[in-house]
Amino acid sequence: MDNKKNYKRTLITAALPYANGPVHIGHLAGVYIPADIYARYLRLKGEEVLFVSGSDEHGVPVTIKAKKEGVSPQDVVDRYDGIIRDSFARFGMTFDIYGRTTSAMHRDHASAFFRKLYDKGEFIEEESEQYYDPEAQQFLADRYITGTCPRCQNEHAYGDQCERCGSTLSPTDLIQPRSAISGATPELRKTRHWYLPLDRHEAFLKEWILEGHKEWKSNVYGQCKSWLDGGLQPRAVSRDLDWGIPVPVEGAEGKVLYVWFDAPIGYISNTKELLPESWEQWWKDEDTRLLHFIGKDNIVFHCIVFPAMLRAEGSYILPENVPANEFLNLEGDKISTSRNWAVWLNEYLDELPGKEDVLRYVLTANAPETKDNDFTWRDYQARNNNELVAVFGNFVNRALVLTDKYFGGKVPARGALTDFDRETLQGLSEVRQAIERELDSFHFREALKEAMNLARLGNKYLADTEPWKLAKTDMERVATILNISLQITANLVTAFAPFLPHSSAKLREMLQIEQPKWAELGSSELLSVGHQLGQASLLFEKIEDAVIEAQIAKLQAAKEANAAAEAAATPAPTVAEDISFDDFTKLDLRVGTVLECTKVPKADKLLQFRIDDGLGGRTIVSGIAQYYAPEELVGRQVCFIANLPPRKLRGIESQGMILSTEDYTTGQLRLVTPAELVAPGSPIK
Ligand code: B3M
Ligand code: ZN
Repeated sequence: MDNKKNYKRTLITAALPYANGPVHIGHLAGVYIPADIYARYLRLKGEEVLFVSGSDEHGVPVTIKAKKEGVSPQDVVDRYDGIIRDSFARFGMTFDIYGRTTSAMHRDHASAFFRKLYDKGEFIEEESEQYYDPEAQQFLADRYITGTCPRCQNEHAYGDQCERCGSTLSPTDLIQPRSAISGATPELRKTRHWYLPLDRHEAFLKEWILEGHKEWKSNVYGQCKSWLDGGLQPRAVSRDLDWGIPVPVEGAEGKVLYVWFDAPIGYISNTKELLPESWEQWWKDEDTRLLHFIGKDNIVFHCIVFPAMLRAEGSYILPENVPANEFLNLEGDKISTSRNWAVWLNEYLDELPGKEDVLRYVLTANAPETKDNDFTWRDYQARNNNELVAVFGNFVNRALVLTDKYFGGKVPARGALTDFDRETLQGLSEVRQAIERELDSFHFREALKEAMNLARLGNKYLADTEPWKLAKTDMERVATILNISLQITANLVTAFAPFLPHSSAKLREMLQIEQPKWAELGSSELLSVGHQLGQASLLFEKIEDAVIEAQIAKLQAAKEANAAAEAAATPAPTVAEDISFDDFTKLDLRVGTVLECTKVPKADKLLQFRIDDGLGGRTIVSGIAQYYAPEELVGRQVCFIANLPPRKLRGIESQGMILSTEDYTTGQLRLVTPAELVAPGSPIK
């Protein structure tokens, strides 16, 4: 534990997932797995811990989903809260409470919280102009307004962002805005809202974070610093919407609390739901250490907005740390709920039963702690087969099977120790400190590596001592080796308990022992001589190619369905504005022959060409790697623009541009080539 202060207890919160869809591996890797590891770790150490989460059930995304499906927002959140709750339970999340923001407790608590700030004069009230749908007779949330993106001309951009070019927008940026509800052209109307004046808290926040919490993870600290350096503005905490907690002020009909105002209060109301008598000890006592586990898109709300709310209220503690993670990608692409580019937890649990810990292992070993990371099914398979099966499982199995064979499953006594034995026991004795050092600083990936190193130590010990070869000649030596191997095995129960709880429990069952105390981790006396072990069974199973290929095929199908949907939504081409003939002749277009073509390392989309251009040759980098294998292009003729200024792409100077056409029905790029072979360098006229 962070020793800045001797806390009595730790309150761990994990971001409340939006109940408008199931949770996926990105959520697990970024938030839920690390939070659960940490909670389990502290409990094992015997510390007082409370682990709180729940569904975030308000907000526009829920209403959009409801509208799309023609059901009520309540139906949507009831369904997804059920799915999320169930899959978390099956996955082995150890929340002390998983609540809901549609509960009466939450509504009352969030409402009272707002009212207290209102009464204290902690808000400002302001009138502003916002888009209103005259047909549907309601103000429109940013997401309910679509129109043309001013940057890339995408006709399906939203009022808050353009998904094609990634720009952040505000609704008034859109060209030809339309209401997504009725299709009507929205009009600007005046509306009143309450704002939390973050600027009033800026000096405090700067001091508290930038001076007081330099130990926060650099990605978190850095994001806070750039917000604070940019200067804080008042933020609206109410919305014109019919789904949410009504603003508890007279004359505020039709207005609800902004979802990001009520959601973090959900941590408090869920605690209160669980502990109606003692919740305040967890939220108001300076001896409580509060930790928020979140993804990087939630940093500003947890490090700036929520602390400002808590301070404005006046009676709450502030978080001691916010160990936020970066994003996890899937097979090289950003995870996307709307494009179904995700591995959903509920589907994973159904399709790969009994493999909860494999997913926990892979997502922790590959956690996006300091930078975005990528999940691939091939890596999943390799880590299972080469690490869990070949190292951890193999070692444990050999130790148990050999003990069964030579000693009837009873722990044998150690005799005289060799130097190698002592070295191995020394390694064992250091494991607790190594894991603690990493877990205490929220380095879950490294911590898991340390646990795995213990399994490696055991595996190497058995492989090097080869007790099966000594059975005929030196049973005392065999006994020593197996005693040491079994002590290591028993330590693996504890070392992996926070990370792989299902396997740790299974191993404990095989060893027929109680869960050892965390403080005993590293001991070479966990198993007493003569202790009868249970039945050995395989801890992990090899995953065959067919299983992985089925998952990859499923993703491929999602990709194809998306491409088809996007193509269907793409309007047929229209002719661009006229240009002068002079403009056209300025373009130096030529035909060249591909001499060499290679993939650009670490760039999914780029191919590097060496072209015979009739002028001594040139290099061109082109973004068509997804549509052609480099070797099939060598010898082909291509058309290129010869007089563009050179441009650096991934450090390579590209001298021109190769022409291709985008098939608007499929979105595929195809090269443009002359119908007959021509001399390289021939101009296009
Ligand atoms: N539901 C956003 C998200 O799931 C939001 C988190 C709330 S935590 C108080 O990313
Ligand atoms: Zn755009």
